[in-house]
Amino acid sequence: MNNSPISSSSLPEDFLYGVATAAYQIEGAADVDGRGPSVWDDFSHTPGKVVNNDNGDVACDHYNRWESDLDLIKQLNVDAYRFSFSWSRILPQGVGRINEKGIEFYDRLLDGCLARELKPFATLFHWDLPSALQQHGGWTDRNTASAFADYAEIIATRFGDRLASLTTFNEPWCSSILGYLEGIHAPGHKDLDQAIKAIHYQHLGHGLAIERVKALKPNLPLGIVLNLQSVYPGTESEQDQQAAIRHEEFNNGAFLDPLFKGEYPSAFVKALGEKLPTQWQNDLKQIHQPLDFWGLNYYTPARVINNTNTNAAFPQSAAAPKDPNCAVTDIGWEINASTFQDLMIKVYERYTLPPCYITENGACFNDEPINGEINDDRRVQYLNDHIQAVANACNAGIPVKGYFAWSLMDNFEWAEGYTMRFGLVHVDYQTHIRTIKKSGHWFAALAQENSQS
Ligand code: IFM
Repeated sequence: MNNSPISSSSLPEDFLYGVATAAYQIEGAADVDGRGPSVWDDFSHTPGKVVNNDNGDVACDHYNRWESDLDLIKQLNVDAYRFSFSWSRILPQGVGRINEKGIEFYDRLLDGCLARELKPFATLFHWDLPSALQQHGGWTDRNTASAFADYAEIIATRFGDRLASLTTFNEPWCSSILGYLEGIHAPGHKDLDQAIKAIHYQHLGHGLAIERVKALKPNLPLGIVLNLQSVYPGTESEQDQQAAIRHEEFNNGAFLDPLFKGEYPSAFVKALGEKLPTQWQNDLKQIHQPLDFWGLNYYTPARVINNTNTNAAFPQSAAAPKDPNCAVTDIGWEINASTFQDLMIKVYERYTLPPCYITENGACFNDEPINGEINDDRRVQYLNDHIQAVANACNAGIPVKGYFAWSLMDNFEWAEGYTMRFGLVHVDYQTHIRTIKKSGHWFAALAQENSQS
């Protein structure tokens, strides 16, 4: 990659800059004002599931500090704020009675965004499924898909006129694969049959919700956010190359194909089709909805080899051994911005897609304050190189409309608890004092340059 400093002039004129968060990761106030529990409350309160047994009970205390947090976002000179609604704050049981106190919180937040001329980019589901729905099987139950559409309708009715955009799911790969197959995210199950059903019913929930919201708010831009993998074979061997193709069909294709082509990849169907709900074919039309945009979240490439264990399920791939010389972030993820550029170009070659926002990109570096300053130069370099990759993709004709840094501030990093920091703003978890890091000042300067051009 070209490591020279990126300038806003390398990006399209109307390019949008933003910062992103998610409800469970920052809000706290888990038991306040009538919020119902979610699967992440249950999971994080189960000993041994999260590093240090951390949980989101208090998180960044954003529920109480939302106003100064919006001021902070404004200080970063960005155009937009991406956040998620907490389903169980709005509907404590997932369905039925609306919690007006929860509605009031998001009323305040949205009015606060608009008063500061920040465009609200909202997400309906960033993994915190109401526990009451998990008791009926969560995403393995078809009824959860219709409950999701009902919830979407409430959000559209109450908030739709104030939103700049609405996405259905954030990274449905994580809430199905990490949650129901690998067991490292809530609800913590390890069951391939459940994971395949969860993939399908999330897609169905998406399709039902898009149709419902479109009918109510035809001018509200609608989309979905995917964490696609940029996949490379670990070696040149034929077996590893085939494994990379299968890995991609499972991890990207099983999401992109139904959403954007109205079908599942044929190899996926051949290997795992019997695990899809009966008559899954009848849902494909509903799932395949026209979208105004989609969001791409990207952090690191996937390097895979053939899994020689003959009992391994499709896609029979495994992580390639790590190259000890390769640069990684503090969470151990390879840093390689050109793989981001490759992915943006490849996905538009393969699919007919609407315009894209980079809805998350960023890096975990656990720098702490020294004399009150956080000099996270490694994050500055990472962001610089990845935004340069976006500029290169735009120059190659890829319609990327904006870039959201993950994250506004350090927060509850799921199974890693509070040990992994992705923020542009440092959070002291004892005092909740926020301090803008060097990367935050750097990003603010880039965004400012854009608004002046
Ligand atoms: O913190 C997460 C976020 O919730 C979803 N995308 C990846 C981030 C970093 O792991």
